[in-house]
Amino acid sequence: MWRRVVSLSPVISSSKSSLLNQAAYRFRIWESFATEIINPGKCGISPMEKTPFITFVLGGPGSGKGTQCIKIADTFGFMHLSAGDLLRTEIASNSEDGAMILNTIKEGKIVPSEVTVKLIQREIESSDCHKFLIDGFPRTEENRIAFEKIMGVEPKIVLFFDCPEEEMVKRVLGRNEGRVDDNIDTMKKRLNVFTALSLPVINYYEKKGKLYTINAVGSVDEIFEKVRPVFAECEEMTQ
Ligand code: UP5
Ligand code: MG
Repeated sequence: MWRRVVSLSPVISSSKSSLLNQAAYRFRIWESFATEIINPGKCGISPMEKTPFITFVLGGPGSGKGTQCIKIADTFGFMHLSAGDLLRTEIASNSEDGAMILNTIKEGKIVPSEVTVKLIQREIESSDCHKFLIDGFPRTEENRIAFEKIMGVEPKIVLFFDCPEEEMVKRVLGRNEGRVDDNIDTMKKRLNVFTALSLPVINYYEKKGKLYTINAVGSVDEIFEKVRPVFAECEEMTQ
């Protein structure tokens, strides 16, 4: 299990390091104490031996993120964490945030960062795996900054499924899985939010040289053949 141990924070000097650096430093300190007492995870090595390998999977609503993540997870041994699914599970479990999350999703708006990051953090820290696909997050610059601050890690790579709007609308309206946001009114709002708030995140990672853009038009298998080389290329990094 990978755990960032906040209680070790007194070892941090009062330097001008950013919060991100502090968290990463705390993590390295914790690693040096913890590798001997944690059993190796099922991904083959002890996840305590390295920082989690985080991949963000971005793209508009219906661009095929979830479908491709299932294939990537199966083929390359990643744990798939869909931010939308984690939020829907919160709604279904009648948690205290459930009603707020449901209303936000119905409106196609973005759930407050601290709620979503907390759910992702819980999954990562309780997992035996050290390779994660975070599907549909971060959706805003604020999400991105909150994740980096709270988790103390950045993604190694970012996938962007680039899909025309008319194709996304066709896929979402044809899904028929009873999602409260799969209707034309909410879909229009989701697309607007994607353009206004999520594209800047994608541009940010492009500038950092971490972005892999995949043309998301074609069959599921054709698209996966475009995704495969990205992970084949970085397989060594993830071992
Ligand atoms: N399909 C997939 N690939 C296809 C292909 N190549 N050809 C033809 N059909 C294809 O695919 C959508 C549909 O298309 C499916 O029926 C599939 O079979 C078919 P899917 O893989 O589900 O696409 P995906 O990109 O995952 O679409 P999804 O609707 O899940 O994307 P969203 O990003 O909109 O949804 P998500 O669940 O991530 O978020 C929902 C809401 O939660 C958000 O709008 C927001 O309100 C909230 N949210 C937050 O506030 N914060 C977060 O961090 C995350 C979510
Ligand atoms: Mg999805």
